[in-house]
Amino acid sequence: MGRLVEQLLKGEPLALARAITVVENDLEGASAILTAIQPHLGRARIIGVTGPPGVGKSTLIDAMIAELRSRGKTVGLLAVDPSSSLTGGAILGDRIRMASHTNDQGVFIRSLASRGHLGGLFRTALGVVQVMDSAGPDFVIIETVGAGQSDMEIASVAQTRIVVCAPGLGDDIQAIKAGILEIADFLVVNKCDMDLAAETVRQLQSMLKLRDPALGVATVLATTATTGLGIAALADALEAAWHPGMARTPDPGRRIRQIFADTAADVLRRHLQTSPDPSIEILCERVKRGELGFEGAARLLLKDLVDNRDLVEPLPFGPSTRDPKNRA
Ligand SMILES: Nc1nc2c(ncn2[C@@H]2O[C@H](COP(=O)(O)OP(=O)(O)OP(=O)(O)O)[C@@H](O)[C@H]2O)c(=O)[nH]1
Ligand SMILES: [Mg+2]
Repeated sequence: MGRLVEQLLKGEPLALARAITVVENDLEGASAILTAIQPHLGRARIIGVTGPPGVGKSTLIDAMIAELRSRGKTVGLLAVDPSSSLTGGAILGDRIRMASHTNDQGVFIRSLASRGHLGGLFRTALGVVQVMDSAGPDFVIIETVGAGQSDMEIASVAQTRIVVCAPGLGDDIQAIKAGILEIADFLVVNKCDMDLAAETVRQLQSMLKLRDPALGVATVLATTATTGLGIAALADALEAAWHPGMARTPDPGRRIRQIFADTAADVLRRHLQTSPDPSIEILCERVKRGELGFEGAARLLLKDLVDNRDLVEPLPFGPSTRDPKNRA
């Protein structure tokens, strides 16, 4: 595993592909990889692109990648489809469209569908993004479809969030109002070769006036992904929005805590489902009889685990004695 991580950190494409497969499928070694790369994260600028189906996200990203490549930047792309249970239409389409980059060593593309992700799509996407980041591209772009909860979560992994929509918002305006507007740093009106584009730009600008100023400034941009119109301006805006302080965001403490929380929940879930421990049966029995709620039972169980402190090694306050540097 050490060698795989070493090659991954050098940005070798085969190692990157392998490491993603291990993390995506939670194969043996997944947590060792994630642990080993933590000190090496924050190399890439992470950009989330979301928006309703069919607005041209993939086409826009394709054009953005071409633009960034022409500026000498390297890019990783993760296409996440929380809605599909199979690697179906949308992502297959992405693969075909993105084919223009297949011979380019400076572009690495993967897709992720929701099927079979035991730890949840968010955790999987976060892990895969980290693996990509550790390989050292200048940008990691995450595409998610729709406007649901999982998109919002996945967007939270990104440092810069782009929400794409098409002219004549129609029903999409509901989705946009329902919170996605809050997360956007850039609102891109794509398909500006179509009617109503200018009106939609104005509509979004006035909606943004209602946005809580604490959320920072969001910019509305207009693009036609199919012809490349507005793409250079978008790339400029992305570069200008960058400041060095973002290099370690989302803040590593929160990130590690999030993975820790998700992993702990997974470990506990597996334990509860398979352990022969009779006290688990007893708690289930008490829930069944109506003496305890699920939450109460969970809290009792946790208290039991925490009180049994032998499970946890004491924390070495001060310099770690496990670090060979600090050993006598
Ligand atoms: N007229 C016009 N069509 C566009 C533009 N950008 C994308 N399209 C077309 O819109 C359709 C959908 O584009 P995609 O890039 O697949 O859209 P998407 O948002 O990634 O779609 P999903 O991933 O399925 O949600 C395709 O037929 C594109 O060719 C544009 O700027 N103008
Ligand atoms: Mg797409």
